[in-house]
Amino acid sequence: MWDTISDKLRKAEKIVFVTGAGISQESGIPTFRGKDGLWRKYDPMKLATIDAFYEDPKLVWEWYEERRQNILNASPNPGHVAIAELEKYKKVSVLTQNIDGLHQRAGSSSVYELHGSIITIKCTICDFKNKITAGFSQLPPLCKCGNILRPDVVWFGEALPQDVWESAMILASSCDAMIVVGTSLAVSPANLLPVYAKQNGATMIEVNVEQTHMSSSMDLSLRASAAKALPELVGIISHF
Ligand code: BV8
Ligand code: ZN
Repeated sequence: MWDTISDKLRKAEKIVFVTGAGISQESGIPTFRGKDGLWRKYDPMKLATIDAFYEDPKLVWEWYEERRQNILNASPNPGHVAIAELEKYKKVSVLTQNIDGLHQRAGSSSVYELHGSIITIKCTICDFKNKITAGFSQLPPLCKCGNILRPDVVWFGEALPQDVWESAMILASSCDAMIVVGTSLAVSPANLLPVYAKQNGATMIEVNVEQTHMSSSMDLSLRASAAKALPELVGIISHF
């Protein structure tokens, strides 16, 4: 079984990764549904919504600032680095649900942020958008136009950025292999991407410490952590 799969992976030209909070867990960033959560204090399902933001923008901003500080102090782990390394051998795209920017910091050059980025802010009214470089003197921060700024992330109930979603669907539907890493596949429409890849005959691999509802439809579901399994997997793929 392994040799057929490693054979298929070695032959694959276009490899797409779909990643979630689990790939950043070993960088010290808590997952949403894991028991390691800082989330006992905050409930992401309640806070990552437009209503929560308009109800209490200061609280939502405090949550994002706390996460942003944690992310800025974190570094990519061997899982992120392995994916970036693979670009030397294959055409690699990363479709990530994460907003932490660690794939880019690890060196991946083709990253699609399906749910936005915690280091970008935008105005709730005008078209101002910018990278966050420092902390804010007051929360919520105000735009030059006088309205409040928000993190440039996709909240529950909000549509994904149209251009990013379209590219993600095309990449998922035309790849030779898809490697799904560290995601519970609980959130739509991101959780459709592995379905598109499977429908188009891609070799399907999953790396997750737990089982997911798609584990049984994978060609190979590795019950392992991203930082351990990905360097090994990339080693196999890159040694022809
Ligand atoms: C949309 C950004 C439509 C913000 C995020 C009912 C009511 C209301 C809405 C819905 C509903 N049913 C469905 C919906 C739609 C909703 C949705 O899917 N809800 C779910 C919860 C039921 N989706 C949306 O609202 C999306 N928008 O549908 O819009 C629309 C269309 C047109 C016009 C208008 C509207 C928007 C969804 C995006 C939400 N934003 N993030 C922020 O981060 O603050 S989602 C957020 O949660 C993350 O981005 C991520 O996507 C998700 C968490 O999922 P995971 O990444 O998978 O993380 P999780 O903790 O769940 O799992 C971690 C996994 O890693 C586990 O499996 C674990 O075993 C594993 N793991 C842990 N450690 C390791 C590991 N694996 C390997 N190694 C390790 N070391
Ligand atoms: Zn503005």
